[in-house]
Amino acid sequence: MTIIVTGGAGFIGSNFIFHMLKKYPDYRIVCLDSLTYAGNLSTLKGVMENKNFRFVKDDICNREGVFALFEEERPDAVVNFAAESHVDRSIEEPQIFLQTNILGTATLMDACREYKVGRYHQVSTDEVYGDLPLDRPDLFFTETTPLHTSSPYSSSKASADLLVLAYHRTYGLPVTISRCSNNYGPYHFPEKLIPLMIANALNDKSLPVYGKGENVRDWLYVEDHCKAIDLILHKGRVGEVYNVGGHNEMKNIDIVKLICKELGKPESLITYVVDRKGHDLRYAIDPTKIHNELGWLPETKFADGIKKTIKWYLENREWWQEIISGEYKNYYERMYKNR
Ligand code: NAD
Ligand code: TDX
Repeated sequence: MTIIVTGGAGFIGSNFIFHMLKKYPDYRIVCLDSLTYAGNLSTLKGVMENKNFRFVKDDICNREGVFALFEEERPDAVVNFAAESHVDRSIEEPQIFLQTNILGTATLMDACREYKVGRYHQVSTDEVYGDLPLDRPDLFFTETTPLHTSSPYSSSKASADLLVLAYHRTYGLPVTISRCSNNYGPYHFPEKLIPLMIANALNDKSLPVYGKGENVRDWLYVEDHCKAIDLILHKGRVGEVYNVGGHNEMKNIDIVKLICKELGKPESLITYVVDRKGHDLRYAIDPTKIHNELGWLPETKFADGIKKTIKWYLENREWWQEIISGEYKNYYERMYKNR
């Protein structure tokens, strides 16, 4: 079995590649990634020498390159992680989100049609459902919750999802979609809440909490997401959407305080800054479908996962220090100075 994994030099894609190469020693995994600011080849150094692994640097929007790769590899399946993934960047500069997240998805699916690929899996997000109110803890996103997006990022992901379902209905392309809640774990790019707070706290820098820090996210350890995608790929029903989440809702401020506590840093580092525009209040996934149909359950409890994650950032300082010492500095200035 040959699987093309796009966006595999990023956070979740790389963790998925590690999971697949370990679990299926006879599978061939081809990673297609254009190495944007969020892609990092050093993340993949542990698998570069693996004879079942190949890395290809290219853009999923490059039709010629994508078709040539499919011609050469004749993949059995494609798992698409490649995306612009940061909400704050999408608010600053939406265009590239439309390009990669929508047109890139269409290009990959066109290649799947041409080469009769057995499965196209789209890695989507719970953000396509918009948000839930903070005072209705009884409400959750199910697969039939209407799409109702808030940011250019989530709108681009929702557009891609609609396109994926349209390719299934119109062309019979064998697709599946997973919509997962917020992931955390190793190799998470330090622009996102948890790694940003860990890196800043370790450098005794202020911890910028948007608004009052009351917004709620439903956190899932990245390995549990990878296992869910693996299950959907092998056992999921074609044409179906599966929500993935671990019923682990937390307020941002509680996460930041927990990180301070784990690292022995004072809460006085916390600074409340101007809120994100259009900031979604609460995400909460109902994972009943994937549990009932495929037997998936999250295995890592947040209390253990966050400890493992912090330990990883302590033991892999060079990985994130190299990132935050480069172009990231300009991003941080732009995003947080005078906020
Ligand atoms: P990431 O930003 O860490 O990684 C994205 C990867 O895609 C990078 O390696 C980047 O180089 C690559 N890429 C970007 N544009 C490309 C292009 N045009 N061609 C080829 N490669 C390109 O993202 P992530 O957090 O690992 O998210 C992966 C996927 O999972 C995304 O589709 C995202 O929407 C989805 N998702 C993320 C989360 C989360 O909490 N991080 C939750 C649910 C869903
Ligand atoms: O500096 C910060 N301060 C802060 O208060 C940052 C970076 C974030 N936040 C808040 C905003 C959110 O309420 O923390 C929460 C989490 O923010 P992000 O890490 O940016 O994630 P989020 O916007 O929830 O989106 C993530 O989950 C869904 C991923 O980035 C998406 O790719 C995924 O689809």
